[in-house]
Amino acid sequence: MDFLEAKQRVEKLRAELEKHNYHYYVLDSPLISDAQYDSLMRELIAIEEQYPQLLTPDSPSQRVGGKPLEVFENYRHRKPLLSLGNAFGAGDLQDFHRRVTSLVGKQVEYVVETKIDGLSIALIYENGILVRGATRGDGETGEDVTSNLKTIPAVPLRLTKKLPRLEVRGEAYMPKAAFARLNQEREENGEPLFANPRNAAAGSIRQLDPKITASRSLSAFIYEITYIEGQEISTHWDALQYLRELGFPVDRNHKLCTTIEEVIAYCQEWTTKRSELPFEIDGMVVKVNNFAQQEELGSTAKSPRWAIAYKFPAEQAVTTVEDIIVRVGRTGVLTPTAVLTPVKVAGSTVSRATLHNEDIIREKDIRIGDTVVIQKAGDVIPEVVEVLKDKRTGSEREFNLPKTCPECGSAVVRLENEAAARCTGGLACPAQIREGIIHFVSRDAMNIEGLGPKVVEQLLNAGLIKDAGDLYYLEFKDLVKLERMGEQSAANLLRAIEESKQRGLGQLVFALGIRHVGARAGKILAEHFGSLSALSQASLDELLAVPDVGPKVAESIRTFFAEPVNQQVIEKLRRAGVKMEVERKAMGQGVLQGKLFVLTGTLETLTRKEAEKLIEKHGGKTTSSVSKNTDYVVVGKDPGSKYEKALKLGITILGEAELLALIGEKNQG
Ligand code: 0OX
Repeated sequence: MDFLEAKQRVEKLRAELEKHNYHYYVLDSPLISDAQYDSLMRELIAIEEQYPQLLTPDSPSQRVGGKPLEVFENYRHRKPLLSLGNAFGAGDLQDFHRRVTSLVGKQVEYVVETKIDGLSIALIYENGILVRGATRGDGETGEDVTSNLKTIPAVPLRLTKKLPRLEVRGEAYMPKAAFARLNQEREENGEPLFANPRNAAAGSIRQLDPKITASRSLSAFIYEITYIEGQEISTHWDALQYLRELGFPVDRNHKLCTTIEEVIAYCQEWTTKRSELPFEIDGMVVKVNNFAQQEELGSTAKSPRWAIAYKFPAEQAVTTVEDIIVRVGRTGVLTPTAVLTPVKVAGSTVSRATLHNEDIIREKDIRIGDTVVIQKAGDVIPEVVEVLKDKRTGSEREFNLPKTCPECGSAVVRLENEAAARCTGGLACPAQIREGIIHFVSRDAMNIEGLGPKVVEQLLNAGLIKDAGDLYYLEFKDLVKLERMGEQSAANLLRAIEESKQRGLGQLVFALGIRHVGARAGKILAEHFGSLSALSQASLDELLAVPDVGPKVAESIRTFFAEPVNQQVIEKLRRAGVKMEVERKAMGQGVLQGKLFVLTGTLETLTRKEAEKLIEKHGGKTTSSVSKNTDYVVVGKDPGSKYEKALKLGITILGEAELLALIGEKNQG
């Protein structure tokens, strides 16, 4: 075969293979046998080997091409990928409908679709070729997992149309059958089992070696176009049809509804029908169909106002309480936990249920040996609903919370008005230290891959670390001495620790484990103060001036930084070179440099103070009166005389949306 013939044959084979992939994975109706498919693939690979210059990244032979990575790069999404608010029943859907119609009028259509229980992904295509794939991450930044997503046969490497640019969002998932097979294999090999298909999918995609991902039989559905060039679309319904035309897998069970009653009926219909699907769904998603209306409704900081997730009612199962154990958390709270005979509920095998606190154990009269009804809703921790008392044999034992901490022996106290009992050991309690470090390295915090709870425990037991700061001084020779830690894992771990130094101030503030400071507050505080030293020196009043920081949080931040032990840890982190300042975005920093602003009237979503902060953050200044030196007047509802004066002086007038557009920010609420 000469080069020209080879080129033509390769093109033909690729088109054929893509077509069969589409029929097999998307339409679910294969046209040829597996053996015929394999033979076409072998022919393609043989020609590509003979003529390597014909090889392209979108060739079906390249699905499992990539080499193992050392770490995943971060991927910043063009626009934050929002999450969904929840509706737990018909009433919540009615409320949602009332909110929608009060903003856009009565003429609303909805599309109701299945809510796939997998891992949210984003795919980017340039000129019809898949160039990047990322996880959702925290919505703003995910991980670049292109090589892994390419191994999923349902993900098209090449679209049927050469759009200049297309970005879509969907869900990667593991079908129920593949999940059962995988867990069976793992059981036979003595490996830990995945609790549910979602964890299995997430675990498979976060593998550094794409060959492992490829072996996991993952699939995907796409449900949103997040960016498109070269095609106008005006409804979600049309978007889904268009996605399908482009070659994407789109779940066929979506329905157009014109009344909220129809929406409710369709959601309820799937409560039972979902068991017939070959993949897990944890609810239904209701979306306003019309894009113009979606735009009008907009979003809050976290989720769009034009969509909501209908969550299926919790599933229940009967099992027995084999034991009750006590876990000591990061803040010293003792949580009694029931050890259950493993049982399947809502797609997961459940072997633990939280009992919350002593009062609840008494109230429900839960004893060791009891037969109980447990309940699990979606990703909520399983709970004991009730005890089946008529199943009691008399051998059940009552449980009492220990008077001393099971981990450090310090006294356990229960403050007035608090249901929780706490260990008083503070940072002398190994459990609190351990849990604090586990939190420090966790995903939303410093995100140190390869440093799970087991390794943290090993490091503590071996005396290699005493606090989170010590992690940054670990050496290769220490790590390889640990059990089950090979040279490769040790090297990977050191690299992951090194890399985490650049995580940024927001994640660091969260990682420190200041009580009442979650991941979002960490980010807000970082943005506001710009450096850890500024935050640590902030007065109570300065803290209270931050939007979203209340007295409880402010107090807790002060207490944290006043503690010498915490200062020592911070000092270790600083010496190790952990980044403690916010890197101002190059573009964002100065877009308003030197510009003078005046605000008047009530803005739509921002308070006056927030707007001022935002302007200052981007280099602008605000004053209270309009003069010929004023560059912009930002006008809200019911503006005062400043508005008229601005008009008279011919000064540029902005609305809130225009202000936000000018600085390239979406309102973060
Ligand atoms: C799903 C699913 C998730 C669009 C705006 C916020 C959420 N798991 O199947 N998310 C969405 O919608 C996005 N749709 C879905 N079907």
